Amino acid sequence: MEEKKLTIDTCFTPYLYPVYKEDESIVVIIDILRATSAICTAFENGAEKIIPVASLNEAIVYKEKGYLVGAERNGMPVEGFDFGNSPFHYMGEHIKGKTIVLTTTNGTQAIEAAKAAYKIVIGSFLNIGTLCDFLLEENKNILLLCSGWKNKFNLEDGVFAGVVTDEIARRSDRYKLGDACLALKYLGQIGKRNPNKFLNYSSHKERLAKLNLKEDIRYCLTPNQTSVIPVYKDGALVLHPQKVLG
Ligand code: 3SL
Repeated sequence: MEEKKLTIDTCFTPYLYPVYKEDESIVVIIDILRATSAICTAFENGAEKIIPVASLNEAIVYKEKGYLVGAERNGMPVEGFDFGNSPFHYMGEHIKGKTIVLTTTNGTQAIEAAKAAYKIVIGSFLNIGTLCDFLLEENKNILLLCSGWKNKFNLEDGVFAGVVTDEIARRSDRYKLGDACLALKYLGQIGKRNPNKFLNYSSHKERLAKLNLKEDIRYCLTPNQTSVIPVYKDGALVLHPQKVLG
């Protein structure tokens, strides 16, 4: 009898999550531009914990209690908070050992949508190598959850999901690819040759470029600048224990 395969699939937006969710999948939250890149950067710079919240009202409550809070809406930092959503805001000594609260237009909404999942981890080009090693070691079904933009598909999240799928499929024949992953695998193979160029004309790259955030884009599309696996536990993101010890 043929052995039952594990599955890997991609959900294009948080809105579709209820359709794709499964009891025992590892959910990888993807918001390449820029939330999941900022989160990986914060942990690489020594952040202890990140509490993702969906609404500005929740963020205000934390701010009033004295927490450091990052807040972004429509690509811009929200007035009255400590940081926006640029990965460059999460580099340096001021991040070390800190608990940071974060709310963003899409990335933290995706975390909120999936928060009851068996396991949630954060994916970005910055930690892609470590992430693929981790997913293969875990030996579980995988759901790549793209944050998109206000529940519409974003090309950069799709390219990343394709590159992860391609890598997992290349290294292991244990996984059955869902149709979204079958399509994105080819997109990833083309896109990864020059992600910055491939994303020309894509909506969110254009949005951020208009806000003079080209350096953010370049940084977020550069693979393997961190080796962290942020994992969601009891309402907050923390470093995966293996990575704390390792
Ligand atoms: O929506 C989000 O979570 C953000 O990453 C969007 S932005 O890149 O900060 O505009």
